[in-house]
Amino acid sequence: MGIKSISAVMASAALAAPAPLYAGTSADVPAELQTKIDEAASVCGEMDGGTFAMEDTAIQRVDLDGDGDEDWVLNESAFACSTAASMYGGTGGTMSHFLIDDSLASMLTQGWGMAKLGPHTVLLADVHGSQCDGINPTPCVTASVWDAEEKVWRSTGASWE
Ligand SMILES: [Ca+2]
Repeated sequence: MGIKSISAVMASAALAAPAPLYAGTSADVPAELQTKIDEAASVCGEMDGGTFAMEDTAIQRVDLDGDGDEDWVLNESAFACSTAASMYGGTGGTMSHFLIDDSLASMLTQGWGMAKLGPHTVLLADVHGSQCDGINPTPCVTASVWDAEEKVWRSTGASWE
């Protein structure tokens, strides 16, 4: 499925420009993430015929839920469009897409990482200060844990007293 969708994008790109849209996409990228890549490339192409590029760091294999199997992450921070420097980001950061089995969830972050807390595998994200009732420079992070039964990320604000 990855190979098929890549060739479809390449074919449509060939109409506008002979150069390949992007390099470094492996054929085994899950369809859910390939769709996000294709959408980003399409939006770039519509922006004055921009050329889309993606660094290898865009796709990461990480065990997000702590079950021992590597899951998938797609970071739009590693996307670039030749005709629009800030197309994939803003002051809030860039979108990262987290895929566990066939459950895709996305978050706007300025960076993210994983931590272990007791039995939990925790996704930490640096987010816009407005999410902490502040402004952009206000330090603000969020922590999320995967609920394998309900197939959703769980997070809350702290109950500080
Ligand atoms: Ca996993």
